[in-house]
Amino acid sequence: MPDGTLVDYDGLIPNNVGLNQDARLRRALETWHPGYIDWWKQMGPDGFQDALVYLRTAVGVDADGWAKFDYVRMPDYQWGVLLAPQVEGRKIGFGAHKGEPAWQEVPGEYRSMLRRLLVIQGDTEPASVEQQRHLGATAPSLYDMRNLFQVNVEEGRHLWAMVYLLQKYFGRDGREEAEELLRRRSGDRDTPRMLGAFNEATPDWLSFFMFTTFTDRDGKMQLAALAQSGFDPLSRTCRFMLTEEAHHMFVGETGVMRVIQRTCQAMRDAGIDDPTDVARVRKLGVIDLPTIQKKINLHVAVTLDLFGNEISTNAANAFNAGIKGRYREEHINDDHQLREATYPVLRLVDGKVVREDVPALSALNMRLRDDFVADAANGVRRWNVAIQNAGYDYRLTFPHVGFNRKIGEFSRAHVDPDGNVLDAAAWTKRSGDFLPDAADGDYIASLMQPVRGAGEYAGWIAPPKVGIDGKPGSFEYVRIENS
Ligand code: BYC
Repeated sequence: MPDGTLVDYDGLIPNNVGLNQDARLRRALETWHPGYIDWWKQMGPDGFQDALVYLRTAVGVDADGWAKFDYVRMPDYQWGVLLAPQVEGRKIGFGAHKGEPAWQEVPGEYRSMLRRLLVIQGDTEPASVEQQRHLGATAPSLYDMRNLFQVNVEEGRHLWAMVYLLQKYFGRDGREEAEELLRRRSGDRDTPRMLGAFNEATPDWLSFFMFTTFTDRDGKMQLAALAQSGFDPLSRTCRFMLTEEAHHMFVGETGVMRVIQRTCQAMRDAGIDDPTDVARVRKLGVIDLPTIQKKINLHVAVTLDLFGNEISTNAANAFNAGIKGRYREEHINDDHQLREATYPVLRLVDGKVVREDVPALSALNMRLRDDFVADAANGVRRWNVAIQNAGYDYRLTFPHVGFNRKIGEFSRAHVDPDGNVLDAAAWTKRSGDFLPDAADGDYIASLMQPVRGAGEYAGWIAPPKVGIDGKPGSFEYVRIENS
């Protein structure tokens, strides 16, 4: 049933793209499948492959298609190929081909550009599963463990989404790229993942919550830009992926929120008025707010690097080609070609941060990054409301975009979280104030003790307000007796 909203679950690979009618593609995907399962068993959640996990599986791509929850062993999860329904008569919305019918096949002149974007996107998905594979062992509750595994299987599905596009539209090259996606490894010296953030460690659950708040939000922005694509199969793929991404950010943002709530409650109960009295707060076995700030700083900076260089011809070319648009392109009121437009970009000139107008076409990475910052800063605001409601005059802040950057304009300087440019000596002296140091890491690690009783939570995190799929507090989200 091609292009429908119902998913065909009859074959090995659930899909709504009519795989049964495309023998060549089905064979290619079925050939890739065992390697994927091997990868999942080797690099997926460590120690929980036999556990029964209460997971949701998409049974349709419309708004109601989410509703199927059940216990599943993760290697048996039905990873499928799901595209949002085709929009009749869809036109390319931007760039040199604006107004032309969206492409159903890869335009020859943009083949390598498209392939590169698909491979970069595809590479991030298994990378995040690899980064998070040890976290099950220290989950603060079965609820959190289940959310981790839900995020992981969906990242696995996102890999399938990109592999589908590579295998269907890029022939032998696509098959080779699909194999490579299973071969690279996060953090490996010889075969690392492609983008910086996906080679970093995710050592503890606060890092996981920060990663899903910020780095998954880069995923949202990039997918939203790719969802605009004139290459219609990519657009439809990304539109469906975005519905999954929303849950990942929910896990992150509410996770950090619950850490903050627990810390504030513990400080209140102990009569602590000064949240910056780190030693006293840590005696309570909760994560102090200054350390949470340092984790925000770390994860925001690593995530901002994922937007590439502020000034980028790659980005300009992709926009001009109609391959990658802007965030909410259809809501922007301009010519959608950026012939004359300029855009303000923060740059480093003579050691100072200055704002300069540059051709908007070359500043598309910067624009997407600005959209990300606006979106992500809302989450930080919500965390601050919780702190204020608990009666504390402490504010978490979103660090300056120049802080601790490895890519782009600010990688040449040391910028503190307030945007001041520091010399190397001052940076060395103060970076421990801005970023988690070894002692912070050791303290957080000491809290990472597993809690596996149904309805029980580690002492450093508050329980969630509501359960998954309306389940009660005592629900056993993961049955681990088998693993
Ligand atoms: N690390 O012209 P520039 C997600 C390279 S997250 C290493 O500025 P461009 C997810 C760049 O590749 C979203 N290298 O680049 C989240 C280029 O190299 P080449 C993932 C980097 O293309 C959580 C050179 O520097 N999706 O989905 O304008 C869990 C020149 O740079 C980095 C995408 O990113 C870096 N950080 O922008 C799971 C969308 N940054 O090719 C999943 C697809 C830049 O000249 N990718 N470089 O050798 C893109 O749109 C763009 O490639 C980028 C870079 C935004 C990444």
